Formats: sequence, structure tokens, C-alpha cells
Amino acid sequence: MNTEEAIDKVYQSVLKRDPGQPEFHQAVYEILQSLKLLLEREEDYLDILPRIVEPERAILFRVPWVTDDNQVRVNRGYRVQFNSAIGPFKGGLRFHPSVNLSIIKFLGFEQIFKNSLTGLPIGGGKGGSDFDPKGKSDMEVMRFCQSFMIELEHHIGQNTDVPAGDIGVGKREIGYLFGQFKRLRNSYEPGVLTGKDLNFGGSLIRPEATGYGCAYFAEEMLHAHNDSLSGKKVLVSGSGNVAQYAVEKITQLGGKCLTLSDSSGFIHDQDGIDEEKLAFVKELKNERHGRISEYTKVFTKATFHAGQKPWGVPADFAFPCATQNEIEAKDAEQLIMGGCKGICEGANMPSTLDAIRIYYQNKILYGPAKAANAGGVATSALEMSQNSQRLAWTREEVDGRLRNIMVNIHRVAAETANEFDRPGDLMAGANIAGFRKVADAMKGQGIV
Ligand code: NDP
Ligand code: 2IT
Repeated sequence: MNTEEAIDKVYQSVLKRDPGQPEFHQAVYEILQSLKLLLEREEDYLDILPRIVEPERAILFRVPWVTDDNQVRVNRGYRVQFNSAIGPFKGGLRFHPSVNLSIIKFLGFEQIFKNSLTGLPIGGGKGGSDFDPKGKSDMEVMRFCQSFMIELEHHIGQNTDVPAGDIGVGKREIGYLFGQFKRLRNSYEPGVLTGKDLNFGGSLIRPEATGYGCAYFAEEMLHAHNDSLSGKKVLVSGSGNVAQYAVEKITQLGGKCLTLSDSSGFIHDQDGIDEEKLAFVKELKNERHGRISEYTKVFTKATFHAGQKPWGVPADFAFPCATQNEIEAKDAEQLIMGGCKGICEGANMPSTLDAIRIYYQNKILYGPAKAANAGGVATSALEMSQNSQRLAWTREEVDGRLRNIMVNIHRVAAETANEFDRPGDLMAGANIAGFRKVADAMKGQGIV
């Protein structure tokens, strides 16, 4: 059997074993395609594949809770502990009605390689629920989080598995989860969750880290071509944690952000989303949990496009920061038509495989999610370090470390791409480099 056939055999076994998990299949397919380059040179990594595509443990549980008007609701909880070769399982929790096992497995699988790329000792995992926080009161969200933690508590710990936020899970939810964990354990162990409030072990810059890190990564991509974000017209999708801080840093670096979106549509502001407008978005989204369309009521020159995505707006660079598969082939074509010269992924797997093919055909810059959005989890690992030391670092200290980590991830991805005769192919470089460290650790630990 040649390498190609051996890889295909692994992929076919995943399709057969896990039918009905299209997002997971997509994530596995992308990695396996990149790994062909490595496996053609070093066959003994092939043995790792059947194990790395199988989670070490996957937990599925019932989450019963009671609404404000005393109705019993039942949601489904998940925690997929994918790989602990290089450190405790680490990865966020997503609360969104679309959550299912396929989505949690794709996220957990990607997290293995992303976490490895940070250079920090963290394994890969992900969890969440099909609970929809939209339209729920604070007390409903609290009761849900408490019920969720009653089960999750059995499976997590600062040396075992360390959850954090993702879509629908921010500082508020992490606070409720931590409060319940502390009651259940009767022990103050802040290193069990990251993304905490500053008052109980959170790290400065963690809220900003994914968006800032993504902008730092894009700046590195551009620097490699003697260019920068300064003066660039930029499209951003989403308007949550990642999108907000991507806009903040892109703007500080001299870029002009023209769009933001949510699941109801996008806003287009030709004059750019400046500091004052961003402050409005933060208050709208983080405090009032409102819709992005409200932006145009306050900033009347901007327009709202219901049910549409921002990819048709002419611009130089795009930062998808909402959700998976938000750029399909037709969107990628629109981006190219509009003059887009680069994509830097804040969201996880925001581009379909066909969209990525179009980026490569058109030779635009492509910063894949595993590398470009790793700043969030990297800063989570810095939060864990501070918790272990019982110390809190300054904003400058954490931001400096974040920046160095992003520069380093870009360097490693670019160097690995060169090593495999794919100059500029950051997807191949990131996938191979992320895999190689975990695979070497797995080899060293025997058949586990
Ligand atoms: P938030 O919940 O803060 O924001 C999510 C944003 O994306 C909202 O604007 C939301 O709109 C929009 N969105 C979510 N689902 C959809 C959908 N199906 N269609 C259209 N819009 C959608 O989440 P984050 O900003 O934290 O996460 C955004 C992305 O970044 C996700 O892919 C996440 O996995 C990834 N990520 C997050 C990290 C973090 O540290 N938080 C780290 C690395 C990656 P609406 O409010 O209408 O639902
Ligand atoms: O996708 C991600 O990397 C995250 N949601 C952040 C995970 C974390 O543990 O901080």
C-alpha cells in the first residue's frame, strides 16, 4: 500500500465508524491531506493516524434545568477529551443550538494541533451543549451552568481537563461554572477553567487574546511580503468576542474595518468602525445582548443587509470571526472578485474545503484557523501558569507574550512549509508542525 492509499484507508475508516459527522470528517480530511507530505518522507508516523483520529474519551450527558416560569428543560452536554499526549485536555465550551457530536469532535480534533502549535503544554479537547443562551435570563443561564457543572465536575481538573469559553460562553458563564465547581469540590482551584473574571484568577488580555492574536498573525503574514495592515480595507464577520477584539487591534494597526455581522445579517460602514463605534458594539453585544442591525440606527451612514454575509463587499483582507463554514466556494469567489488579497481565520474552520481551494488557486495569503486563532488558547495557558504561581502578570507582560507566541507560530508554520517545499503554504506548515510534536510525544509514550 502506498502512502496515499494508507491515508485514504484511515479516512475511510473514520467515515464508516462515525457516519453523520460531516464537520468532523472535513477537519480530518484537511489534516490528512497536509500530512501526506510528511508521511511520504517518514512512514512511521502512519501508525499514529488511527489513534489520533479517535478521542481518548467522549462524554455525553443530560442537563436538566428549570426556566423562570418553572418549565423543565433538558439539554445535551458534551465533553470530548481528544488527546492528552502533551498536556491536560484543553479547549472551550460552546453553547449554541447547532451543537452536536460532529461539531464538538471537529473542534476538539482541531484543538489538538492548534494547542501544539502554541508551544505550550496543553492537550486537545472541546465541549458544550445545544443550550441556546439567546433570550434567556441571567438566572436561567446560571441554573443551566450549575446543572451542566454537576456532571462536568467529574471529568475536569487543573491537571486533567481545563475548559474555557467559545461561542455562547463568555465571562458570565465561566463565572457560574466556576462557582458551582468550587462548591462541588470544596476546594479553590482556579486553574480548572480559563477565561475567568479578573477578580477570581482571570488573566489580563485573555478577553482580547483571540482577536488580538489573529491581527498579530495577519501582520506577520503581511510582513513576510513587505506589507502591513496599515491602510488596508478589512472585512470582519461575527460581532462577538473574537470579532470585537480583531477589529480593535486591526484598527490600532492602521487597518479600516468595514463590516461586522451576526446570525441575522451584516452591517457595512464605509467610514470604518472606529474606537467609538466599537465601544457601542461591545455594549450592544456584551451587556444588552442585542442585534448588530441596531448599529445602523445610531451610525446612520452605515447599512444593514439582512440575511447576508459580508463577503461581497470590496476589500483588501478578510477576517472570518463567526463560525464554521461561513465562507463557501461562492463567497470565496466573491472575495477574490472584490480584490481580497488575504484571509486570516479568527473562527474555527470558517472556510469550506472548496473555499480553501479557491484561495490557493488565486494565490492569495491564507492564515488557517489553527495557527491564526491560537492566541486565545495560548493566553488561557498563560492564565493557567499565573494560577499555578498564584500571581497575576501585567497587561504588558501578557500582551508581549501573546505577541511573541503569534510571531513564533507564524515562523514555525512558514519554516515547516519551506521544509516540505511548499513555500507560503501556512496550512500545510501549521498542520504538519502541530501534528509532529503530538505524534512524537505519542510515540514516546508507547501504545496508549
Ligand atoms: P461569541 O459567542 O462571542 O460570538 C459569536 C459570533 O458569531 C456572534 O456574532 C454570532 O451571532 C455569530 N455566529 C455564531 N453562530 C453563527 C451562525 N451559525 N451564523 C452566523 N453567525 C453566527 O463567540 P466567539 O467570538 O468566542 O467565537 C467566534 C468564533 O471564534 C467561533 O468559531 C469560535 O470557535 C472561534 N474561537 C473562539 C475563541 C475564543 O477564545 N472565544 C478562540 C478561538 C476560536 P449571533 O449572536 O447572532 O449568534
Ligand atoms: O477554539 C478555541 O481555541 C477556544 N475557544 C479557546 C479555548 C481555550 O481553552 O481558551
